[in-house]
Amino acid sequence: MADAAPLRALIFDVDGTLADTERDGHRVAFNAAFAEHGLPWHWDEALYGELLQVAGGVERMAHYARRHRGLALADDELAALLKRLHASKTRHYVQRVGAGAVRLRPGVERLVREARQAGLRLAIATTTTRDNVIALLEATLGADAPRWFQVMGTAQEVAAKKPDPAVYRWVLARLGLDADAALAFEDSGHGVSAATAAGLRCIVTPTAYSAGDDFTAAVVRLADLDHHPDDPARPVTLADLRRWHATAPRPGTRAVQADPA
Ligand code: XBP
Ligand code: MG
Repeated sequence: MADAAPLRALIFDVDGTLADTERDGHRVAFNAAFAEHGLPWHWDEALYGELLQVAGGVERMAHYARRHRGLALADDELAALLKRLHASKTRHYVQRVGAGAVRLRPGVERLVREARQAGLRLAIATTTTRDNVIALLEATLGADAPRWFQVMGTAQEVAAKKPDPAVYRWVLARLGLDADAALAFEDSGHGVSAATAAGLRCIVTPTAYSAGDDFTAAVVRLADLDHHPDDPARPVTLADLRRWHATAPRPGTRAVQADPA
């Protein structure tokens, strides 16, 4: 049995984890921004799955412009175009989410409410834009919901994108907690890498896009928070989370096989 500190906080990734936002939310918003700017770019579902390997909307568009379109703009011209496109994309995304285009994944609302009631602290660690997070929380959990999350690490607070652990380290510092006292929730290989590199135990609920990622560093892989891995008929509870947190080894501290002398 690992000797974890008591569980004090839950830290949630947003895209793919709180809600399956990528295919019908972000992808559609990117395409709307391209159309608005008269660009003959279109990201279909399969291409978008490949592009998701690049974290961050601006970085994803820069990669596409150069790799798929061979765009030979000077760096400053490309940066200016991407800035305009991304502002437009964020507007479209916020509008779509506000109109109810995405829903929370199963079990998320229940566990968030239970955790609040139990006095656990809640936080967000994402690479997406802050406006997107606020829009999603308000549209799905209500106008007050952004305040339920005491710390929100987004692209506005931390420039380095996952798999860099910077956003998780920033969130932990703001919470004033050691990684040992918190549990992270992710949906992607990049996300699990970021969380575990920050020393966090991480639970993963993959999406169709991330199902093939490497999750060996995660504590447990779940279909979603409403289906327990040992008994899919029952939901994952706070007691399950506490048990996984208490029994999983802290990342990076797995016992190393002794060298035979
Ligand atoms: C999410 C991302 C983001 C979104 C798009 O990753 O990589 O780039 O796809 O949002 P994670 P922006 O779930 O690991 O945080 O356009 O605002 O970047
Ligand atoms: Mg994610």
